Amino acid sequence: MTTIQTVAFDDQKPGTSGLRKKTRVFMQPHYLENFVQAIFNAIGGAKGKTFVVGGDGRFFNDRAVQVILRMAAANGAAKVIAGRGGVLSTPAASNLIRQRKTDGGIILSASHNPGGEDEDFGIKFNMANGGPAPENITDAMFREASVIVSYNIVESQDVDLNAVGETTLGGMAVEIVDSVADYAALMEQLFDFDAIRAMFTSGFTMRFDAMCAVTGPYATEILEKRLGAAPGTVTHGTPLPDFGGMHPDPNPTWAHELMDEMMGPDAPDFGAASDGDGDRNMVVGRGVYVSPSDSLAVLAANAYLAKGYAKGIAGVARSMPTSAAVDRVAKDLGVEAFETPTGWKFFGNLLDAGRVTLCGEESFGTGSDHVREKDGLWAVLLWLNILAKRKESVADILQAHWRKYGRNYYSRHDFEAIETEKANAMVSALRKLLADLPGRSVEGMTIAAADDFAYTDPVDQSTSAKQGVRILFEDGSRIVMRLSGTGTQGATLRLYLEKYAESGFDQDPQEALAPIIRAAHELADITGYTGRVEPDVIT
Ligand code: VG1
Ligand code: CO
Repeated sequence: MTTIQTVAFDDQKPGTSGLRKKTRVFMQPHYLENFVQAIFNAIGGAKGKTFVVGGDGRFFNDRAVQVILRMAAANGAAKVIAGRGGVLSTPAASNLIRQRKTDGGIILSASHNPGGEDEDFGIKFNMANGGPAPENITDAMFREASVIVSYNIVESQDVDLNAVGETTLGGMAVEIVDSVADYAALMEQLFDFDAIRAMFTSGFTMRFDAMCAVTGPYATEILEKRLGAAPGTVTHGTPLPDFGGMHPDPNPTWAHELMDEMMGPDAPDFGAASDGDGDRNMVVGRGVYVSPSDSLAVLAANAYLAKGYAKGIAGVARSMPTSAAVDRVAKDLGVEAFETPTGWKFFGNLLDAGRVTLCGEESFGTGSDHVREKDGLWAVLLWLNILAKRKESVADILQAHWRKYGRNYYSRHDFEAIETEKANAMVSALRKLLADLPGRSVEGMTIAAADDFAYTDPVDQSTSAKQGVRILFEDGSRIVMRLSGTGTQGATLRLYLEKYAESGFDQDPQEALAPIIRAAHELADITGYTGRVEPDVIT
């Protein structure tokens, strides 16, 4: 065991979901090591503890796992459980942390960001409940990383990450597991595999685009092997360190191959895609795209059809920018609905306290209390379960949902890689404007309220301020703006747009939202501050 002297980096501040930087930043001497030591320091040390380690398999994942194993050993950890090849999807890691009653886990991923030597890498810590570390812990990591002077590491040869079974490293036990089996077993407990298998046997067709990312092996095992979907149902199913050059963000822009097929003449009945680390999902029916906010609402309304949720759901939670569609379902079911800041870490307390069963975000994330992360394949399986029980098409289920609850037209516009100073100037100008906005009329709509979202956790009363600017109109329409906390280059402005309709469900969302889009540009002067006229990505 050696103690290495180091110098702190001043930029190791975790964002929405862990620390994300360019891969080359992580590869520079001491960068990863400093942050790993900061994690151990922030959680009161590693001595005697058991951790899970794994990542989405992107470039540098394998090297990082070896470093973490040697540092965990040097810091006195009792045991580390690692995914075979150093790979674990984020939901599978969350499951392993919980099932094996460990003290937490280190997950290596930059999720939906591209991978490769010149792309992105990331690291985050999940607590013993399987969920992302809450803000007080990520703040402590940043403080530790800012003052670090040394870290501990064992000098040793690499552990063979492909040899499933137990070994030791510097006195610490290392167990390599194949996590697909554990994860598939959990899914079998929640969903009616027999009903889904019968649907596939009777000719139901599906495409699952794993985008050369971590979900491939999980999807192939569950969909093709256990549920009997036709071979070839899973495409891009082999995980690659650079995701084959794909941008593993399951949205209509980046999953365009799937979108083209689903909108084409020979579309399968159902399509889905997931992201780099397997916690996101996009769901598409034949000829119809399901917005993530609608997906969450449909899942909440129909969850009782799956055996794992047959007793009903305790409540729902959504991130603030997510549409209010799920709130309407909660009201109808007579259960609580919570509105939290962006990022899965804010759902943990509500899930642990049993206040909510389902959670979701507009950014293609849905999940439940089965783990403490969003879970892409879980959402796909719940959809399949619902389709198998209702025996209707995705399009029919959506139409029926809107007829019952009305439709929350919704879209997110992303303006990427803006110069940070310009983005900050735009947001501060907007914040200054907020107090004067109520009563003002834009595009023929009157502003009812405007604020910067602040949240008090209902379970532990912790508070989080400045979580996104909201402009609410008298007719219930809404504009939300915030800057991304997962990017690695400049700033990304996320503009969220929403409008509720009680009838007329067949409009193009961009058309239905046109006045709100114009109002957002006028109020924030997006073009004036950033020079941008059009968004880079529309979801
Ligand atoms: C984005 C999404 C947010 C999500 C986060 C992590 O954050 O908007 O809803 O929780 O990514 O998802 P931001 O700060 O860039 O808006 V994942 O699948 O990248 O871990
Ligand atoms: Co992800």
